[in-house]
Amino acid sequence: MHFVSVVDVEKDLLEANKKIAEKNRALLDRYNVVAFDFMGAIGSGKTLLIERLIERLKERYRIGCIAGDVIAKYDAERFRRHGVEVVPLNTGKECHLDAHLISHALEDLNLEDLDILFIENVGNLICPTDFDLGAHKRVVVVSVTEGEDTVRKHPMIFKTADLTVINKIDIAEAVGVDPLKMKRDAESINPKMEVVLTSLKTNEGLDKVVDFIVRSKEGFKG
Ligand SMILES: Nc1nc2c(ncn2[C@@H]2O[C@H](COP(=O)(O)OP(=O)(O)OP(=O)(O)O)[C@@H](O)[C@H]2O)c(=O)[nH]1
Ligand SMILES: [Mg+2]
Repeated sequence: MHFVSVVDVEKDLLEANKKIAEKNRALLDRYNVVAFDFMGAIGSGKTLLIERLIERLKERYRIGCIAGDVIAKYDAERFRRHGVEVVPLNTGKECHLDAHLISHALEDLNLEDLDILFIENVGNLICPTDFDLGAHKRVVVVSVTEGEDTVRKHPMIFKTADLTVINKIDIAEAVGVDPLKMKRDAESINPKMEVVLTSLKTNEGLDKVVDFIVRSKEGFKG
């Protein structure tokens, strides 16, 4: 009995979240803004990847960021240094962003002045999975330092992703991990998803992520 009621509450919560997410997406669509939800493990390189993407794309597109953090504004400050519009979002004890929080952040952005919105979710591979934020594309960032088994141990987050980035390949050998094994695991969990190996120290693979963002944006326009 107790188990059933917990399940029902969770179902209601996710349905309510889904409705707000659809509203967020409709609002972004009205302004022709394409939004990307960057999820992934703590410290896997989400902020650095978004920074690199801003550097590569800011001449071509007007970019905004929402920086989700449990506390403080460290990541928001990193984005702000690149001269883009940033809204910091603190979740307190929550381990993920949700559509309601995003709806408020969207009120604080000048959507008519944006082409692309990057959302950095709270770092972990579990909680963000079920919470659609209203973004158009979902990106998962993991790195070799989480271990070779990390993808197959957390399959759910990859099932709804459009792109997985396997980062820090510059130190793969040092930590004894084969990034191609992680890539194969990701592809077998979700064959429709694109998988890219990157190093944000050498920028290897970054072109492919840039290309994914551009294709997503241009496909949306078309
Ligand atoms: N060697 C190496 N270090 C990297 C790479 N990418 C990121 N880092 C380092 O990893 C650390 C974490 O990077 P962040 O971009 O802050 O990671 P994050 O996923 O945003 O972290 P949280 O927001 O705390 O979850 C930093 O010290 C980065 O410089 C990479 O490709 N290679
Ligand atoms: Mg970060």
